[in-house]
Amino acid sequence: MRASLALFLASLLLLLTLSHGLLPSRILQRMTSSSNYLTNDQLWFNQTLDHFSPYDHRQFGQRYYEYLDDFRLPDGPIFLKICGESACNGISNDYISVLAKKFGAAVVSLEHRYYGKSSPFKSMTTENLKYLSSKQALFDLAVFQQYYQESLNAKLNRSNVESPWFVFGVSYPGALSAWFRLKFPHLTCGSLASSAVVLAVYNFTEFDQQIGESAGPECKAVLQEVNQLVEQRLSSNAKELKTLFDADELKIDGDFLYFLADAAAIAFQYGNPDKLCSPLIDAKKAGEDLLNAYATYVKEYYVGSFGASVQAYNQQHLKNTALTGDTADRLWWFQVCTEVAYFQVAPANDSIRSSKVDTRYHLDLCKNVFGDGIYPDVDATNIYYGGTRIAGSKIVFTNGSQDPWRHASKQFSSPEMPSYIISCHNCGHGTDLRGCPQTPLVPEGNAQNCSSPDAVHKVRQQIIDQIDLWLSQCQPTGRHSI
Ligand SMILES: *[C@@H]1O[C@H](CO)[C@@H](O)[C@H](O)[C@H]1NC(C)=O
Ligand SMILES: *[C@@H]1O[C@H](CO)[C@@H](O)[C@H](O)[C@H]1NC(C)=O
Ligand SMILES: *[C@@H]1O[C@H](CO)[C@@H](O)[C@H](O)[C@H]1NC(C)=O
Ligand SMILES: *[C@@H]1O[C@H](CO)[C@@H](O)[C@H](O)[C@H]1NC(C)=O
Ligand SMILES: *[C@@H]1O[C@H](CO)[C@@H](O)[C@H](O)[C@H]1NC(C)=O
Ligand SMILES: CC(=O)N[C@H]1CO[C@H](CO)[C@@H](O)[C@@H]1O
Repeated sequence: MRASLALFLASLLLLLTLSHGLLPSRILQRMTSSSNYLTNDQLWFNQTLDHFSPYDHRQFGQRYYEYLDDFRLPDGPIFLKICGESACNGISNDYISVLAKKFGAAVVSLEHRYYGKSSPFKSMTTENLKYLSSKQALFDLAVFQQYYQESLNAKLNRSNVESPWFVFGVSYPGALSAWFRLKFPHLTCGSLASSAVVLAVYNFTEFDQQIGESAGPECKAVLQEVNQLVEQRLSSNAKELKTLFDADELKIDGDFLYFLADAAAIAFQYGNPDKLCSPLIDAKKAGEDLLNAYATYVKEYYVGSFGASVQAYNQQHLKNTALTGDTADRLWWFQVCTEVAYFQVAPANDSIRSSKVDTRYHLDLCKNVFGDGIYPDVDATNIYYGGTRIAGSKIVFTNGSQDPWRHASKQFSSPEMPSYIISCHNCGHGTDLRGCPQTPLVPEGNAQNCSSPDAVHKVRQQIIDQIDLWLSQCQPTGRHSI
């Protein structure tokens, strides 16, 4: 990551990039200029460390951002854009900036506890991670909401005024957005839950199956052939194979196979399918070495342009408890290993990834990295939130047709919770807010380069209509009368 980070900073092209797709849902915003943010001026407030203890009153500094340029004084709405499993370096300039203008909204964003600069501890030991959970994070958002409303009121020289709030999030923050409306309905008029992974899944086989579907038969077949070659070479000459991928440091074969699997997944997740499929299909047609072709894609695209790091897949690295620039890898694995799993295991047959990326691999990782007794209680998570049977209201769910994560989202509508799918060749994770491709970031989430901009526009219009309706139902009396 260090080398590729330097590369990045030099190339002014990549505005927003996913970090090593351990969980290809993580987005790191490594910025080269501030123009891709609505703001990156950081503000701070004191947050409660443990919301569920009656006698622990410790606090930690939590970072947040506010953007008031479009705010319609004095009664405009406040959009809370939820940050997730990576450093939150500002409010990125995606489609939310268009929505803010349209609705005269203030936009505020709170960094997720433990990530970035919002860390309560200097050392990320398993013991110290015990306050890292979605439940604590939701409570953080609620406390922040109250704090921000009061400070805004003070700034505007008024008291007891409640602005209409609306929450937004993509991916894990999308789930938080839905869950926030579920758990704190009196604090927000509604929620946009974009590519929201609200269902904790233990054996997430649909992830790999979706990659096959998104790839289409021709590309899928080549990807499966690549995997066969990888498995053969791994048993005959592992060292040479890992060197070919510049991944010698991955001593555990499972880590290596997971790295290669993720490299393919992100092409579909983030709206760049042709970067992967075109060269592989060409190599196949030309009778060229498929391993070389895949290695080129992984090194030049996944690591080179995309910014993934091999180290992020190295369990030895994940065990490091020091607070560094890439602690997020360890932190997200902790959330995976305790709450949500989403183990991206190979399906029993017809898989694209190696069958060695299985349940055992994930459980061994959790134990090796965090210690005995650390494994995800997926059932408890789904009991707490309801999974896809979430009993919420005024939540819009959106999904991209090619996104492997969509099977952990709510893909059907129910009363007061419309669900929309955006279908197109490069529609992936968070297309409604990010446009195409989903990474690198296109300013204002421009949809022009989606293979069907119309599909995106239609869903955006639905989102606007829902926000409009739900905000109007929140006003003018404010939430106290509801
Ligand atoms: C947070 O707490 C610290 C220590 O008590 C205090 O110095 C600081 O002013 C507080 N910050 C805010 C924004 O309230
Ligand atoms: C705030 O409002 C009060 C009451 O209207 C007024 O007396 C005071 O001067 C105002 N303060 C500021 C800073 O505007
Ligand atoms: C997950 O898959 C493993 C291995 O196939 C199996 O033993 C286990 O029962 C599965 N667990 C669940 C909850 O589906
Ligand atoms: C995979 O398994 C399913 C049943 O679980 C079966 O219907 C399907 O034909 C199998 N596919 C292959 C390629 O074996
Ligand atoms: C769309 O893609 C074309 C060709 O790659 C590029 O020149 C253009 O800048 C892109 N437009 C947007 C809005 O991203
Ligand atoms: C409401 C809606 O559009 N639901 C769609 C979500 O995506 C699935 C496919 O995964 C469709 O079958 C649903 O119709």
